Amino acid sequence: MIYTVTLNPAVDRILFLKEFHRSRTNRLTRSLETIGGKGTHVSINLKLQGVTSIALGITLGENGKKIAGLLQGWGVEARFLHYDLPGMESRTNFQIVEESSHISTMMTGRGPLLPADITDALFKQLRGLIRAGDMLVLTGDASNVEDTAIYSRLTRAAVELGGRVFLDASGQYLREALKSGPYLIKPNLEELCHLAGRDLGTEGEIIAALRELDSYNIPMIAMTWGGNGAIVKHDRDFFRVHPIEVETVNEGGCGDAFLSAIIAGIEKKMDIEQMLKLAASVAAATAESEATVGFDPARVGQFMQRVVLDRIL
Ligand code: TA6
Repeated sequence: MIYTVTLNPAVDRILFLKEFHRSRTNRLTRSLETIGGKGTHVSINLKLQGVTSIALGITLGENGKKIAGLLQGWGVEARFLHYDLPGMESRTNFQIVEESSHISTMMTGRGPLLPADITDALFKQLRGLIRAGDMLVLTGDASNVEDTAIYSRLTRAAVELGGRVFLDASGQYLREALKSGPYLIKPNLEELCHLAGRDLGTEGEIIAALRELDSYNIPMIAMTWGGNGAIVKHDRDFFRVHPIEVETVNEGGCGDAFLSAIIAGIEKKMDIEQMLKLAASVAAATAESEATVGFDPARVGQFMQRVVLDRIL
């Protein structure tokens, strides 16, 4: 089974306007609300690719109930641990989408700090679920958990049970988890710069930084590079995934889409090149859609013919 974990899920409020101006009244052209939080997005994207997963995580208060309802609307099985505690509500994130340039800007809430007994309950749930061969997707903000080793501890627990962990984290949460045996990490350029401790601009510099992570023995590192596509290290091989040109409507959620397609590709026993082509195609289809999650599956088939992938020697 594939499990996704979202420690800090959200309601995403997406605000569309022509162009954003600071210190002015900005008139919205429209707005919409959707589910936010990277694990939930991976589960939804998997569902759209015909792959079953179970979404786990923590929801709080009325907003938490709304999140569970939104996920149900997508037909995803969810077993979130829900708590109604005074003053504790799952967060709301805001995204501004500028229609003139298609630039989107995300503003994320922190979410209430989770007490240790809540994270302990999640560990207990996971230990009861994970079996050898299962895939566990740990992704998204975890700053609502004080213990920066949370992803590291969850990874170790899953690996001990024979699970494979796909991790998309940042900052200290990512750094601490490197040693715990993840199968895949998916840093973006900013996160890779943070790990490397320096600025990285060129393909050569990025590859050098990826090689520096060799000692952690992580089989797959996918560095998503925004509008530049992605650079992926798979065992000893490097691939450059070129971006597909599309009419971008909302660039949010493309990284979650890319990750979901790698997992779908593994589940469907694709070879690495097919898997990366699928990842680029699902990410491109997501960029065409107006929300931070969701895409038209028919577009994926069309994009598969157009992806350019180079093996870097
Ligand atoms: O990748 C898009 C997205 O999942 C949004 O829906 C948004 O809520 C945000 O990312 C959450 O990211 P975070 O890193 O704060 O968990």
